[in-house]
Amino acid sequence: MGEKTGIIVVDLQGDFTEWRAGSLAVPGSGGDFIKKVGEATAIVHTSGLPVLGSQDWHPADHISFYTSHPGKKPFEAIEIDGRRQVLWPPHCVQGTENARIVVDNNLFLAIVQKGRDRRYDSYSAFQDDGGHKTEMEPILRRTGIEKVVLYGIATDYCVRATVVDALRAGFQVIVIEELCRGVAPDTSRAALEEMKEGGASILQKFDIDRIKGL
Ligand code: VGL
Ligand code: ZN
Repeated sequence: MGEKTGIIVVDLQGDFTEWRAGSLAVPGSGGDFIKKVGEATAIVHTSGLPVLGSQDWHPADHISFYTSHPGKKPFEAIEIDGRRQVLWPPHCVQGTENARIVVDNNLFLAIVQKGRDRRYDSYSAFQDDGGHKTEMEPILRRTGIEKVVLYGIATDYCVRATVVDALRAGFQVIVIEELCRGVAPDTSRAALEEMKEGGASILQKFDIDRIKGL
């Protein structure tokens, strides 16, 4: 016990879920998973822990969409400004049904949007690839949060990048593995390993007593 704990629910949006037949649905993201994440989030909220959400929120012509690059196919990778960019199916387009967060929005103290600038992708909830910061860190600081419990989608992209930046910013980080889903098994395994090596704790199961006692 001691430092204040907060929760970040990463990109729990229709387009990333099988439950909503999303355009970028990750494996294992059916109704059972959404229910499990929703219940866990309700429990942490009821326990009085501040819950923040991140929301991928792209313009329709976003640079990460394969449709913005004539001749390219979904999941192809290209170089943009010397960075490797995976080209995704259009997803989480601002104001579309499947850009909505699929757990009860009232549970969130704040929802931080990212990827709004068409020129830059933004896997991290803290900043985009152009180095532009979101409100995430100021909100965490203002709320007095020093330990962050994270879960959501996708383990190998936005969860990974958000964990890396949270560690870099000096937060203690705990990832709840059973409440995460990734794009692919091998990159998800590697991401969990990298997060652990970077100093994050990986908890297999959601356990509110454990989280409250952190
Ligand atoms: C994500 C791919 C593209 C994620 C967002 O939330 O992990 N992945 N945009
Ligand atoms: Zn995206």
